[in-house]
Amino acid sequence: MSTFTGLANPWKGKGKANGLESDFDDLTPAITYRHLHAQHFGPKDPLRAIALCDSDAFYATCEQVRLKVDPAVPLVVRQWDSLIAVNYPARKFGISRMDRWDDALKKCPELKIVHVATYKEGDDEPGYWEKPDTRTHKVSLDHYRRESAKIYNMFKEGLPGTEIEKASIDEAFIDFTRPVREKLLERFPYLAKVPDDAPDGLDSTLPPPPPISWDGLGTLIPLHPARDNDDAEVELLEDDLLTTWSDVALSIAAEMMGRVRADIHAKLGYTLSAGLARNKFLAKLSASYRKPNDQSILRNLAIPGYLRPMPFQKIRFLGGKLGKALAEEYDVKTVGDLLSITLEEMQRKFGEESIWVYEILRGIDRTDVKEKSATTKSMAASKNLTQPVAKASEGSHWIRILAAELALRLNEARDQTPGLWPKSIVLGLRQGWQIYRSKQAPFPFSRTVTIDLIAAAGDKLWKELIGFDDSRPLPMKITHVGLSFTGIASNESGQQNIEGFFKDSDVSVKAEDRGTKRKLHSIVEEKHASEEITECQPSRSAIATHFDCGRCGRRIHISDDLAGIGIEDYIKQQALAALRTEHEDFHLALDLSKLPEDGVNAAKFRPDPPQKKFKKPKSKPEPKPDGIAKFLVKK
Ligand code: TTP
Ligand code: CA
Ligand code: CA
Repeated sequence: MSTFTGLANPWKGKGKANGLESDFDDLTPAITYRHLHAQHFGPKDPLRAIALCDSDAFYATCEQVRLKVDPAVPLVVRQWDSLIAVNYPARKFGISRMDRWDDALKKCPELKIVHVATYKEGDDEPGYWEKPDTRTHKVSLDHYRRESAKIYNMFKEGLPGTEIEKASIDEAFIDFTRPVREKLLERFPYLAKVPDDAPDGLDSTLPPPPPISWDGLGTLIPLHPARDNDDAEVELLEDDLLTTWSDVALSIAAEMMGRVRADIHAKLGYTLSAGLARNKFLAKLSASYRKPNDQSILRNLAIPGYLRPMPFQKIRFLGGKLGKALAEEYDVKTVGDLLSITLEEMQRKFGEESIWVYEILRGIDRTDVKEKSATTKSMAASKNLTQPVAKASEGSHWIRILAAELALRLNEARDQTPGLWPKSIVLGLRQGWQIYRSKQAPFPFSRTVTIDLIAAAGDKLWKELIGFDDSRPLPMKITHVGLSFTGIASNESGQQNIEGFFKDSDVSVKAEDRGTKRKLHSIVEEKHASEEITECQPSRSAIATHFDCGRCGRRIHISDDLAGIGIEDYIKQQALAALRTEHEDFHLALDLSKLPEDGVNAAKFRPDPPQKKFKKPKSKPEPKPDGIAKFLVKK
């Protein structure tokens, strides 16, 4: 295959001088007719164009739109004494989410403060109350969820051919690769056919691309961030010379992204910020380059300049234990500092799978943009209690409030997909983060979803877990109550299938009653619950945080650090993908060890066969789990 790209990679030349040439060696891959005409676009596709689009000051804007307030008015959303969203005009007064509402008011006396809607017992719907009380009310995010769905639907309608993955309540990844490819061929028809004199047929590289006019497409993240303005013209000139087809792909994606952002603003009143780059990780990082209401484009050649100076602990999943360990181990701060650590070194210290971190630091991320299934499989309503439950009989109060939320959500979901029904209802009670008890029961089908029905089922579970006898001490200090539906499925063809529907759920319940299966199930429920907890949690999607290996039957979990609240789904996906790869490697290594000499040789590039991580200790205990696994795997 020809590797001629028609362009010099400026980082290659410069890299030689400072020894960095191998850090970013995939920025100008050869792009061939074969790439352009591929029917399936994998994560290695050099013409990939991915965006992350995030709503600006989301909850605050939801309230501004709902109340028809002038968008220039400083506005915050309050939850009890804290702020959960601050719009951009309010940020000008130095107000942030860290402020208490009364401190914020001191900074800006004309601040509009909206308390988030709450449910109170006896009400079917949440409302905006004068003085909601955390002891009797429960926060409702239903309005934000509905607005989020409207935005998502506009993405779906406005961006045919794209793949869209909701990443949290106010953001989504969009894979533009397919429609961009179509546009490329439409605009540059000469690319449709491999020229007769092309040296390598389909594997010939494409001719040099035309210059791109970036006007109106957003903010370009500069190739050389450190340069001052005098160099701007030089840079522009250089930009043209360095343009690649991958940049053209990004520019087309930026057109589409810009159009749908403008449509959403015009129709729904929300401004959004987007980042466009070759993968999800870089798209997400770029989305916050310029906010609000802008989109930033990270061309491949701008990746080193953007990543190197970045403090790596600012990168979401390197912000926790792993980032700290890296910082301490190497006494480093920026991504650039970490680039001098070789893959071998990193793998020796943090295990095979740290290739994931190694690649991320170099702007490589192979995760797919994956649409989630249309209907959520579970719904959870929960309440953190500032004052723990004092008496067993208080249970009904909270269960009723949670039941109202579940009833509303299930009814809303049924408007979209009639016949939706959960197989089970689960009550989960928590004491701090350590102790968790849950109980589940099948949830019999009923044509209508009422609060009474749900509350009765919840009360029954409470009775089994805690009882209603106020004269006896509570078996645990309850600081959190959660009620959820799981196994939500649709009985699409309507009433005639109800019987079959019942049969299914009976079978599965029976199976779960049997010993180990039941145990397994309660682990799953626990994971669901721990993923879907607090009221200020932006995402409620139940993304997998474990996988079951089809070969050895082991269940592998990502760490609680990553599985928990506030960690975005795609990060969980990345961690899970890393674990899966590692686990598959482990089987591969085992398989190879059973092969004759040749096969073993093929595996010898792995300096540290991972099987020891999974072997049971024999006589003497294993040293601590080495490697990154201890940061990723739940123990
Ligand atoms: P973010 O997208 O993190 O923030 P934002 O939309 O308010 O502001 P920005 O313009 O900087 O993106 O979160 C989306 C919504 O999720 C936010 O409006 C409120 C909610 N949220 C919480 O309730 N608690 C939190 O700690 C965070 C981070 C967000
Ligand atoms: Ca946002
Ligand atoms: Ca967000």
